[in-house]
Amino acid sequence: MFGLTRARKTAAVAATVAAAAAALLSAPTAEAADSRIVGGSTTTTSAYPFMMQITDASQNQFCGGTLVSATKVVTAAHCMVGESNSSVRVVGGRTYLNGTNGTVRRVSDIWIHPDYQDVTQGNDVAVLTLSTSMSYTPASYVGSSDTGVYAAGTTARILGWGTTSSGGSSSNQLRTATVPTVSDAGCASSYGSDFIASDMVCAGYTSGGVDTCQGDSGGPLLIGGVLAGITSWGEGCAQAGHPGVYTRLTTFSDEVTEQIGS
Ligand code: 4AZ
Repeated sequence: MFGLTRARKTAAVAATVAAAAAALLSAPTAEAADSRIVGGSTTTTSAYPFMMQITDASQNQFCGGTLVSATKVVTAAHCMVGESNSSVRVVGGRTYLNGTNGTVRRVSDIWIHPDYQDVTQGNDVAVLTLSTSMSYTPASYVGSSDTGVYAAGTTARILGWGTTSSGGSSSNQLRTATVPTVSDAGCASSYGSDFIASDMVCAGYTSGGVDTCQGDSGGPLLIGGVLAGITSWGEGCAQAGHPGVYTRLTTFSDEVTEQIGS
């Protein structure tokens, strides 16, 4: 859904590519990307039971989400813009987009961060309340003081059914990959003032090749198995010098906890 955003950003970001490349020189390089999220490999919701499909009423997936309690799912605010309780379903335990198995739940509330305006202005977090509980093991998520988890170069795991190349097709099977977190300075070099360090964290290889892409939005960035980010935006997918941008969940942890208690 951010094709336009990316397209509009191309010119503005082009001037910073050289700086980005320089700033990211010390970051790790991708292993040979064998398969695809972009790069990565197939996996299952049995391996990641908290991994939810966010779908329309016809169960067509359009975003990812993370089950954090029996009735609460964390996703991206930008996934929920224009949606309503009746337009959304959450599907657990369904590894394949064309599957009919698993558990489908309606939602009784959609909380979008009250300050959310646009992905490049931060606050890209939403919490869905399920009408009925979902019996999959939820993920734990970072606390507000866990800010050390994002130290540059830390291995983070991404998950989703998104496209396996920019502008490509979605993956019928859930995919996963690991990417190193990028320093705030490196990410600012890539994205200039669109990168808001308080609200965002970047992850990806200097050389690109492994990334989230269209349709992965709302899904988890896991660090040490704990939900630490939400797939949010980026310039294209898997491009050298343009890491993926994730919601920095430590910033929103207390607000998420408040929603989970409500
Ligand atoms: C999207 O449109 C999207 N490469 C998700 C992640 C990234 C770009 C776009 C990051 O859902």
